[in-house]
Amino acid sequence: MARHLITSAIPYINGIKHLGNLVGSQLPADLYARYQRGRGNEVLFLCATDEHGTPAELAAAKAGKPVADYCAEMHTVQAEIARGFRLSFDHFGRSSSPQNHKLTQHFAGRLAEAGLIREVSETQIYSKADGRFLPDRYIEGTCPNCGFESARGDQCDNCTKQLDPVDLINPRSTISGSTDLEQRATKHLYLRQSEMRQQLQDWIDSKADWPILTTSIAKKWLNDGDGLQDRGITRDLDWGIPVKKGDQDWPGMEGKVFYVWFDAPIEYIACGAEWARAQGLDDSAWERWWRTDKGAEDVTYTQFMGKDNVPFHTLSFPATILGSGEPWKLVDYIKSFNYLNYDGGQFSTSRGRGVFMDQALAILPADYWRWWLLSHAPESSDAEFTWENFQASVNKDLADVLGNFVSRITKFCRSKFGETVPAGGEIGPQETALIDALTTRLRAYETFMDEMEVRKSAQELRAIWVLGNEYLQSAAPWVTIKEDADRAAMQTRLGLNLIRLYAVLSAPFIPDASAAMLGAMQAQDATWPEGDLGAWLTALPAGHAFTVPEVLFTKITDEQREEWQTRFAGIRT
Ligand code: B3M
Ligand code: ZN
Repeated sequence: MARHLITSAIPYINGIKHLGNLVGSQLPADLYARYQRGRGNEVLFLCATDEHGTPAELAAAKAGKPVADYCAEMHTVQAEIARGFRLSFDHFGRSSSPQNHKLTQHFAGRLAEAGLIREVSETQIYSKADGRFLPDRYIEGTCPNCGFESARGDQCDNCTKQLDPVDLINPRSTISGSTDLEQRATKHLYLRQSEMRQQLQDWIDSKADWPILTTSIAKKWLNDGDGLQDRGITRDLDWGIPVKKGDQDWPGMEGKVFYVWFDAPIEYIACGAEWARAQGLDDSAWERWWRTDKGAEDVTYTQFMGKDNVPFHTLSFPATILGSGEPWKLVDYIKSFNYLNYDGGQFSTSRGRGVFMDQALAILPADYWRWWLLSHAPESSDAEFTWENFQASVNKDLADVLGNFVSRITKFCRSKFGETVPAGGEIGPQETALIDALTTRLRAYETFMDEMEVRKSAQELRAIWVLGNEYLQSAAPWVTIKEDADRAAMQTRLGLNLIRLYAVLSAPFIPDASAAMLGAMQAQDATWPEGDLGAWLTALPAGHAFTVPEVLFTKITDEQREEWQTRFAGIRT
């Protein structure tokens, strides 16, 4: 049994995520976790809320709440929505957890001992109008690298370059819009990433199998003259992880906290510790996933994220891990995604544009969204959500192909043979050909899923559903039954077994429909068809009881589509 450690980029706490965020990390990570569990492998799937930094502070201020209360509430909200989308995290943690405080301070201490942290006296941007130091994200200006006019102080969204606010041309405060900014003196810690260039280079060069999107971004910043500059890892904020060296105070760093991008990836590990605690297990339970000296040497670790997060996961976080000199598990594979656009523009959290996760669930069940998003995942390029496309794919793939198959065969059986699997007949050449075709498609599906080729996997799964439909159409048991009742029984029996097959294979994409199909078939055993598919497709024997399921998928009408199109055209306030 293989062991898979899987993490999704951890969503910021300040607000509900949109569908573009979902398809860029949590959802494909869930697909992969469910698939690996389906194949009988051992999985630890972790995600958390990313709770530090100014976005959290300011969102709390806007909500008129103490930041700790705000984060606790928003964590509950995000956890509930994650359950709504059936995201099967083994643990949904919090980057503000005591476990993360301890580990982040531990890593800082190790890095300091290794000589990889230096103290820097520097000037920081202070806004007189706002009466505060402006954290990176609250300064916008023109990107010195590409000229994009709304680059943030920490990163340019246009060219992905990691920035420092002082690099920006024409900087302004995003809180007040004020350009009355001045630089004031303060002291900060810097991680000497540049010392680790060769180590990082060698590590990335060893990952020949990584997606091009991941390695191209990593190499771009690694080889770019200043892509691997030393990074400031402390901030002047109240909310965050206090700067310490392990459990020792750090003279001169009183009142400062670690930068959110320093502690956020460490939460992947801390989340393992939170999980163990929540399960009532001791430290060895999570260490066997995270420490190569304590059992993690046979773990395969895969991360999922949007392309804007790639530099932090290919350079900054590995620098923390490698720099610690301790045997922590490094990521084995980084699956990254392009952006999903919304109806001719961008999804935007700050501008409230697009469909947000809570809104999506309020109009349709999770499976509808999961199927569309995953089958249109922005892998090789950016993708676009349009309501027409969404309607067409739900109606065709889910309702016409899969839903219709299930409803036709179960209803036909009930009317002619009753609600038990019928006896009689032997499979013939047509069935053998179907099983051969299914076997070929199934193995291709497994290969694509193993490779995390999300769209191709969805296409293969759909093709598997289509094969069943085509078989049913041409075998036509409703015609056969007029001359050869045994043959019609055999065709129907195979059809019912195909429902179980579809339930098992589709579970990673559409878990609720999968459970409904398994429930209707009263199938106890949902193990993956590893060996001979023909034999596997006889598991529901003659005499086995089933029920006709409720309609699996309802079609989206033109009126609904138009109504949603209008409702979501504007801006969420
Ligand atoms: N919270 C950014 C994002 O949600 C950030 C990811 C952290 S991953 C350690 O896109
Ligand atoms: Zn730029």
